[in-house]
Amino acid sequence: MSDCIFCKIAKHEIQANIIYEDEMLVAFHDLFPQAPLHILIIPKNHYATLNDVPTGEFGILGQMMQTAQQLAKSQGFSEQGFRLVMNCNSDGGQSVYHIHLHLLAGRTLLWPPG
Ligand code: DGP
Repeated sequence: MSDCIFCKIAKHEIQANIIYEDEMLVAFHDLFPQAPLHILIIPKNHYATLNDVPTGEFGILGQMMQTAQQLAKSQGFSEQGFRLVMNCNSDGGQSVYHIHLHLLAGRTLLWPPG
């Protein structure tokens, strides 16, 4: 989508600290990190929210999870632990309407969330 900031990051039209990229997805450091490691993993295709992912395209979500697993390992957080979050719509706390998986690690994360 032309006015979507994460589409622009995926197309390298605006700068981001990209840590991983393949033909389907991009992973980059969050601009406002909430933990020592805070990476966002996004599909290159635009889906505004999780509600907008068609049943036949759920494979991308598995690829996002696999990338999160690999990045947690390569960044040294597999054993300590990490958290994956995908916010959906306003009550879920979503602020950027292009689906993204947050990978958070490097401190003890509280539960339940606020
Ligand atoms: P959410 O609230 O789940 O929609 O998370 C959106 C996240 O995106 C939030 O943690 C801040 C991050 N973010 C917003 N704009 C940018 C940007 O331009 N660059 C980067 N790297 N992160 C951004």
